[in-house]
Amino acid sequence: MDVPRTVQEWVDDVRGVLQPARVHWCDGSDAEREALEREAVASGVLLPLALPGSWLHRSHPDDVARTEHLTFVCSRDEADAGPTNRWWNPVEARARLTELFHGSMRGRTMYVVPFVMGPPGSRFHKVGVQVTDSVYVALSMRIMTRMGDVAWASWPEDGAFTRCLHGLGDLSPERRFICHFPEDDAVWSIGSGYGGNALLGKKCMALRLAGVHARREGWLAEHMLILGVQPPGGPVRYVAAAFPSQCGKTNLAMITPPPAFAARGWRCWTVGDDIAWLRPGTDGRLWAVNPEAGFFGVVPGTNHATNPAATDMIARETLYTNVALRPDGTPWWEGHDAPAVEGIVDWRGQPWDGRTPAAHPNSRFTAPARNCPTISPSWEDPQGVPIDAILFGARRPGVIPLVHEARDWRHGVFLGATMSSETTAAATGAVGVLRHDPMAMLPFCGYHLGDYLSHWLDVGDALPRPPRIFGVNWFRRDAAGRFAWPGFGENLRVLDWILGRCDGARAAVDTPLGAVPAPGALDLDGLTLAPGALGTLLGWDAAELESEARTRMAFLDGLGPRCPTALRAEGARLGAAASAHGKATIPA
Ligand code: SAT
Ligand code: MN
Repeated sequence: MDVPRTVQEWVDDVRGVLQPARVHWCDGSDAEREALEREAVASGVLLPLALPGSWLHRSHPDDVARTEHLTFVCSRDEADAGPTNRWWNPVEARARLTELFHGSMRGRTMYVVPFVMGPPGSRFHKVGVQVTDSVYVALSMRIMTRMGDVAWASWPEDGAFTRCLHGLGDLSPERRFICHFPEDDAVWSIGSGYGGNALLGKKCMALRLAGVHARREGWLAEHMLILGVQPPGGPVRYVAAAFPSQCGKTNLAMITPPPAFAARGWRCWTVGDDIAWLRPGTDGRLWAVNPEAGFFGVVPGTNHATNPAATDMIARETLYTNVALRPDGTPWWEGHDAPAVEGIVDWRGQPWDGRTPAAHPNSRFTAPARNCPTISPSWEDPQGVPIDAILFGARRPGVIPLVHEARDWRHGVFLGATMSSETTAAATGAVGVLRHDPMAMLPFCGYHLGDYLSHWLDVGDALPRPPRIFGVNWFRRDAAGRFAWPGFGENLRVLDWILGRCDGARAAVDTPLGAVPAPGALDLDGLTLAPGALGTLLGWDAAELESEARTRMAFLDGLGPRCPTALRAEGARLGAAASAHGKATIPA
């Protein structure tokens, strides 16, 4: 298959600026992978692990998470980036980054990485080409995307592809920039080798830029997992769920039914764990694909109790980043199945002191989706899978119940638009601070957030059979500060209620925020909760909700005139409903 002329010309152009010693066009073959792995070991970028086909990469200690303050939307008009993005004039951004890229690959290899996001040949798929001087990035792209010659074979008729320019630069945060050029369908990223900053098919292309295409074309590009839930003897039903980074998306995507459900024959199937592209189908429903081909998951806390599927998946053919190393050459992390042993080397490569984390809190695994034991037989279906319910989840110690249901699409868009969550180690900055993160897309929406929310309302208006929308919160704490809900596999009980609601078959009671399970409606068979836990999980307090409504309204107000008035109306309605209820709470 010939390389398209437009790609050849672009690669020639950037090569002139970058001045690499060598150019390697990736074909995606196994022989190439082996060669790149050998090269990476020889240069110290990868260490072989004592797990089949697995490697450890230690990043620069200043380069361990996404850097949102160095991430820019470079639209021509500043107003199009909106109040939640950092905007940079595209002419200035290009000039500054060209300066940094100039000669930055001297003496190094430039890898040309063609890739496909979405099932090749499906109406969902998009192609991109990433240029990079990081062999770790090239190998990661091989896991996370359909990489190599498959891209030329899937080249679209109109020739449109995303130009992804990546270089490690000097890895200094002072000279680190991740720039999106929505009008040119291009990403330029320099100074970081970390996942979301450097695997440009992922957040940069499949969310920020795809979102711009999606708005134009009438579909949605979302920070969502996709999960198939199969009740005993029934068909598989699909849910899509948006959670901020490090709030358990991968665990929910790979959920294992709790024993009482497993015994009755419940099955769950993983379609995707991070990104969903959702398109209206001819049947009036919303259909989803996972554009990725691998999982880039948080390692700490992964074990057979929290996520058995991932734990088995990452025992082979896995690229680990910033985990600790045991003397036997196997990886280790906080929350591993096995306790710590003598002689652990921490994520920086130093003897572990036992006081600081051995594995970085944002250490990651990169593993092919096909190795996931719960991978859905439909995960590469070119039609996608039909979505029954959309979940918006957040990490909230208080106020937000375990689950609540929106009255309709508009109310659901309000719930998603105004959700907030505690910050995590997935991005640099303080951890545990409550921030608004609409649809878990705050760092990933490539255009004006008000326009994005309007687009959500438009998509719903055009859907004869829209999914139902729910809010969930696995992180509610009791008065003593303990998690009131066990989470992980037990979350299937909540999914069961949600799917029951979609069928009109489960009881609910109204609260100002939305409908919560009526007493007895949540299947708690085989689960013992602490006394009073259900009250904590499903109860509500009028004063707290009034204050919640005010915070949500203030957030919408901050979006300015482009924020849809319909959402403000929902905020006002929440505030009024909370005060009308006086001090009432629902006894659970
Ligand atoms: O941004 S990454 O994809 O590297 C991880 C995340 O924060 O979701
Ligand atoms: Mn993510």
